[in-house]
Amino acid sequence: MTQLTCSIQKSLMRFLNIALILLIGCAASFAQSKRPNIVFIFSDDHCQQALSAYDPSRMTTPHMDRLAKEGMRFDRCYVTNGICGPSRAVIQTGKHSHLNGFAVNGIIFNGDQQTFPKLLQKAGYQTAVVGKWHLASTPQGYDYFDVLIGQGPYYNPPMKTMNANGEVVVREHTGYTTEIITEKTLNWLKNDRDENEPFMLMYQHKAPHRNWEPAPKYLTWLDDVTIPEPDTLFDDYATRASPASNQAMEIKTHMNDRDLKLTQPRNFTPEQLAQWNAAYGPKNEAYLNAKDIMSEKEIIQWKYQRYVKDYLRCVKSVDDGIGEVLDYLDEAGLAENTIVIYASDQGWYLGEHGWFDKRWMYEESLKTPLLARWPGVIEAGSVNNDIVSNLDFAQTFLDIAGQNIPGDMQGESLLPILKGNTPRDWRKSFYYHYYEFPGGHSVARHYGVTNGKHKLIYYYQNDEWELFDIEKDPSELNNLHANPEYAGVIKSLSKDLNRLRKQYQVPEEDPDFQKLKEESRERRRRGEI
Ligand code: SGN
Ligand code: CA
Repeated sequence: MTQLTCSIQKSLMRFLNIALILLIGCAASFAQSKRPNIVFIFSDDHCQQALSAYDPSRMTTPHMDRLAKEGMRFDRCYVTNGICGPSRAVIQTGKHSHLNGFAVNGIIFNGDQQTFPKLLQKAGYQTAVVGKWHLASTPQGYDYFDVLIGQGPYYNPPMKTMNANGEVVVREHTGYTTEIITEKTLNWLKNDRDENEPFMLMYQHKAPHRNWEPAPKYLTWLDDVTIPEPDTLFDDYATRASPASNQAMEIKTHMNDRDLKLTQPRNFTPEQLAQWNAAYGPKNEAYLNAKDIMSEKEIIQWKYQRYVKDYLRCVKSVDDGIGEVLDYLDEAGLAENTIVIYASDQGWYLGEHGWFDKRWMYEESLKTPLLARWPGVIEAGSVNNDIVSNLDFAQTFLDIAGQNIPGDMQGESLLPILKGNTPRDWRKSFYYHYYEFPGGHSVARHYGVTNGKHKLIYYYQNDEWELFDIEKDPSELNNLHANPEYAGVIKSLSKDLNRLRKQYQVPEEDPDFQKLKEESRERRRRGEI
């Protein structure tokens, strides 16, 4: 070989090497840029009864419905522990309350433990959370956070974020919280994120949590309509175990004047207050003038209308915000490669059983809305009836991002279901456990199991049981636990219950919550939180 051919060969090799490196680089960066984004839209206390894709009888939610129309509606998404902080801790960790340590509100989430945003961040995802957080400790695993403090108010919220020097600061805001959370979310999407990296964004509303304060523009919306009453508004709790009649969440008895808008809100600007009084003043006067001649039943009916309308008004603003975010994803060309999920921390009683609030393993609060849109992956307009759960979200997010799922997470990835292929061995029964007693609304501690057809509930501090045939009795009015015809059903559900408690490593004894709450209060006093 001459020197010339040798040097040509060398140059050619060098050229091929460079071309190869460039090709690999391009392919890698293409794969990177194709990693899907995740927008997780979350609200607080929003039930299926107030989302028209599930139930159009009270209001329309066109933007949430758009997610159902263009994606999948899950009809059986159950939460493991139907209350705010605990539900969020389950989502962060993919573990039941007894393992993530946050079983009741009022304690401090241990943010040092493994959470899905930390794992996504490590995998190169940008992570952000905006809005209600309610886990007390400063969010970890997020490149950006801007969160309400505790429950946060409906108007003029202080919010906790990180300044340019990396210090945690609290900033004051004027305006309607739902709208502020949407603005901040859009601002992060438009201006703050790195467009070259995939992202996971948690867009989390306070609404429609108690005490249901609507936005200025919706203060009189629905004034001229009557919202249908649920069949069980006047439930007498006959046949149920004693906790059902010993709670403190009845529209009749436990709603206060603040809930009913019979007193003025406290933290409003003079302009906000003027709008408020112009809307509620005349409505309240009409009620107060008529109240003395109204029957007890009529007063309950009035309270129901007042409460439900305010709740629906709050949902309306959440829906508007979702519309803005979906429009932005379209405009920015992000919609195709972004999975958008909508869920709430649990369901809610819109007057069913005469109640407001949540906590019970009964259907209305056990179920949460769950909608998911992902063009090209999820079939538009599909409806799924498998038993899925907020326990599955962490694993689903990791799976969507192509990450390994840690073995100690306790849910299942929903990715196959989103693709329309439910695994054959998918869960057939579900474990629920509520702990917060004594606590707000006095709901007894209970655990139980359901397979979607029947439900077995054990109030373990009271040693009382309930069994419902959900298919025959969807309102769960008829406790069949003592009915001999159901002995076989009880036997089989008890077997499931024991198996699930073992599988999830549920301890026999509950932690000492009073002690944990006292320790949390002490840490707050010391200024750690
Ligand atoms: C507050 C509410 C309760 C509600 C809890 C828990 N009272 O204490 O009605 O059950 O939050 O809600 S209020 O008068 O302050 O609104 S959760 O969604 O955060 O779990
Ligand atoms: Ca809640």
